[in-house]
Amino acid sequence: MVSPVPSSSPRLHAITRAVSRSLARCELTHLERTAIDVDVARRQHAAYEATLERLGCTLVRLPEERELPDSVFVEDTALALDEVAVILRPGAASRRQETASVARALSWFRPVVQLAGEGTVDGGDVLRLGRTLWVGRSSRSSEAGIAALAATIAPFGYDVRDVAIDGCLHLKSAVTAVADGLLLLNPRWVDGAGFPGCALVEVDPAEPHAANALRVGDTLVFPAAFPRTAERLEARGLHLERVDLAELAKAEGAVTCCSLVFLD
Ligand code: CIR
Repeated sequence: MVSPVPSSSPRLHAITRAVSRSLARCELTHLERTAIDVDVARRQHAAYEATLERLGCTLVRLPEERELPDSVFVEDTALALDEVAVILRPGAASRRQETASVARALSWFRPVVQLAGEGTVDGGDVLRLGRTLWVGRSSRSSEAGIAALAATIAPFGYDVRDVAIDGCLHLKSAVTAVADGLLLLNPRWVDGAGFPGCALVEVDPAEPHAANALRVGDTLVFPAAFPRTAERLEARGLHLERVDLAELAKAEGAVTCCSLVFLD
């Protein structure tokens, strides 16, 4: 890892990690295991990284972790808030060793604090809307973890609210913010009424996994696999950059999972 050159004007950064050769041994919760071609996954991941760079992100690429199958999904390990980075305790025990290297990389940019206690939170369960962090009560994020997160970030002026999800892995499988005050969601997996004051766009019913979009500046990085939902977003005037992450989707990953994007 090479530490980035310090800069005085704010820049977009994205932390990513190379796809592990052991990806086929990934955790799976809602999907059947199917054959994963690591070379294809790597090519798709490289194109995703290139898209982030084109959109203005300076990448911090962490090296491959051969024995950590899910380590490409860096989003689950930490939250990069404006004032502080919170290193999380992922819900899957197989993923806990992923955090140390991400903590090191984040420490170049922010003070870093560790989620205290035995509770767990996956970053995929955390949807930030302004100074409120909505956290999905999922098989990965426990009540104790959500309480610990609230206590950790209250001093920085953030509020934490928990939200029920049903039928998907993480909160951000069900809902993401696609513009200020506008959420993209799958109403079967999360109740939009839980987000007062936000307008909603629903995924096309034929594309249940389409609610995960990654906002980078004014652009949405969005899976090429969901053209009908893409049309709904474009009809709202949103600008999309399509990426093909089909091979990582077999590992239950999506576009937000593969990076930690933040301003510095
Ligand atoms: C897991 O089950 O942990 C991985 N196979 C997929 C994680 C996807 N991460 C995300 O949605 N934030």
